[in-house]
Amino acid sequence: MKLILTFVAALLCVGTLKAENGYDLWLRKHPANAVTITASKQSAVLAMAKKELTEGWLGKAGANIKLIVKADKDIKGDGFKINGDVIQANNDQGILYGAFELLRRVQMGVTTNNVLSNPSYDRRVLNQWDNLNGSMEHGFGGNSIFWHKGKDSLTVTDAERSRWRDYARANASIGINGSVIDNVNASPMVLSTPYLGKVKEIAAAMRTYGVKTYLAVNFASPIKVGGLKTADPLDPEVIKWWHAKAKEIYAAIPDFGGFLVKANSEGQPGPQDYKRTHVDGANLLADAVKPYGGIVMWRAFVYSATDADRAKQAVTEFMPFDGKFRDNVIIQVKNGPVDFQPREPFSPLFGALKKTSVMPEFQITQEYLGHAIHLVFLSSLWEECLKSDTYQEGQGSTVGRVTDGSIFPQKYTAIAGVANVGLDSSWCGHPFAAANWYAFGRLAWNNTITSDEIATEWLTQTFSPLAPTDQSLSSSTTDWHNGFLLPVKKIMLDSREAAVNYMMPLGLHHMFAAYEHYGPGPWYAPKGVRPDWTPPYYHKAEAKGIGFDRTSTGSNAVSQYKEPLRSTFESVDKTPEIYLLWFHHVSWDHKMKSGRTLWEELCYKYQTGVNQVRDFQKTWDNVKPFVDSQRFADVQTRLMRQTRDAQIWKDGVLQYFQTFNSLPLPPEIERPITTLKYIQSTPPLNIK
Ligand code: GCW
Repeated sequence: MKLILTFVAALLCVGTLKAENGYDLWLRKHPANAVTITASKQSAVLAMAKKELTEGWLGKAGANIKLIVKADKDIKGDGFKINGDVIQANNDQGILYGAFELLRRVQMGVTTNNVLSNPSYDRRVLNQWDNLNGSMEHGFGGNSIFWHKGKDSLTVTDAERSRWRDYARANASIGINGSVIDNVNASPMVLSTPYLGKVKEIAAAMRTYGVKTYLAVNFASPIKVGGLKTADPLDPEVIKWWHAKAKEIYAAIPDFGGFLVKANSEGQPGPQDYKRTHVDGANLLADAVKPYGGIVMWRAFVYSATDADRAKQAVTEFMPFDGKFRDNVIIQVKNGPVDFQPREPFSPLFGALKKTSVMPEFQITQEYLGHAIHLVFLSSLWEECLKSDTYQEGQGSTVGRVTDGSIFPQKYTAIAGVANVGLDSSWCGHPFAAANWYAFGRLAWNNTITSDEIATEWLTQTFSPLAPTDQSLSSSTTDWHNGFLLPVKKIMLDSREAAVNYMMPLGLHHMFAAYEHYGPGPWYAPKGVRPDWTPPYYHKAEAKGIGFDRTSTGSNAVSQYKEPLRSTFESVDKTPEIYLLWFHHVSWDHKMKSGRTLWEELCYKYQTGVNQVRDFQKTWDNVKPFVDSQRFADVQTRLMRQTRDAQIWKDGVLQYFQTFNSLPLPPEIERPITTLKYIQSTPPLNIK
């Protein structure tokens, strides 16, 4: 009987499931109920809040919602209160965020009474790695929405303006209030007067939803754009040039957010080219934007081809400068000490810089997590980082709390996410990649909410039946919950660990094929390439064992962590096994907690990863009745590729390690279906 009912309910659903291309993201249009909105004042941003409520209201028909801008001691920054049909905030922006929250709560069926919501970070910023020629660095959702090549590269069309507004709206709906609209590998040209004209247009469109514009700038701009002989940060002409440039920018864009800088890293110019320091460079720019309230986000992603362990270099370079940066400089630190890997321990800079503002940088675009092919919900990765205890100011000094102002007073707090947004009709390529954009915004607003909550919200808004007021659908709500929401949420919540399992379990890292960073390439080490750009530098596999010794007998990177972490990571027995090969070089027959040897455990992890993705396929096939055909088929096809490529990871890495240890695969592990030779000889793009 239950089966039949489910089937009938499913049919009812199917009747309403029109094809969706994903453009509307988690803001899908649905028939709204009548509502009246009154506001305590008028403004452009408040007009947007009214529009959203009018067009999206699913609450009681005829409700009267009041928007009140009035200071309240409990409300901080862009925060808000919701009480029944009243939204109150300190500023217009807070009302807009409150409006989106009210709509979300009504759609989710959760209380709208006594809600107080304050953002964890003041600046919640996307970093677009968009090049001025329209290409994207590691973007998998199409070309740039901001830039393109050609004679008309600086003319702006209405279609573009409208896309920028839609982008800003999506951001505002999850609390994101800033966007750096060009790549950190920055072209100096963005600061030329013609390009600034276009930046002004983009800023105008994004301002509609309170999203501030920021620019990534090239440190050599005074030479390349200004025609000066030097970019030495202490040179008076250079100082004058940056101050004049800031003045020019703020004259055009009075609410301009500030600069993001990648300096002396991976070939980018910087103050060290002139024997100056990060402090000299950052403070120069900070002084230039200070009169206008601008900030400088200065990246700590630095490492050079020295003998020093790459994982240690950011701490070595930045700790001597603690307390020397201006108060409008924020050091932007990637979650892990190496580079956005599927799993890394947190960067030891968090909490260590005590007199300097620090902001976390996460990567939303899946450079190292399967591009737009693999379904990987990154919220779990970021949640793991934000909740990691640094112990820097005693127990409970989590990465979240040492960066959000709870522990260290920071004039500005901020968080950045490297965006996955492009010109694709679905914005991000994979339909589930939008969940990562969503999750970043939600965690930037509240760095303690769980991935489970975020997944529930995103799935409900992205996939639930579009006409909840339609009586014929109400009988199917339970079926939707049990038949779709729960199983698909499980896929999302398991997906990051699955990716770790089939790519780099037990603390392995950076074993990717070069450049693409998609398929396996643990063997890649051509002569003449910098060792720290080759995977063997990181895994150190040899006949006896595998792993990077970062204890006191090795690089001593453990010394950069505060006790009790230092001794935990120093000890092979105490180190959590998820980080084992990050911190230790151990023998293939090292005994694991499971009783298996390390080699067996590795095999088992890779197999588990492949099995997990196979299960994702089955689960997805089962939810077919609940998803429109377009998105269903899209996800189904991508899962097929993900499974094949998970298998290639397992076959490639395990057979490669066997060339060192000559050990057999344990009996229960599936045999390879692809030879190592084939995987090694096929360029990663073909494997894709
Ligand atoms: O992960 C690496 C990427 C580079 C990127 C760099 C960075 C923008 O492979 O493409 O450059 O990080 O974060 O600066």
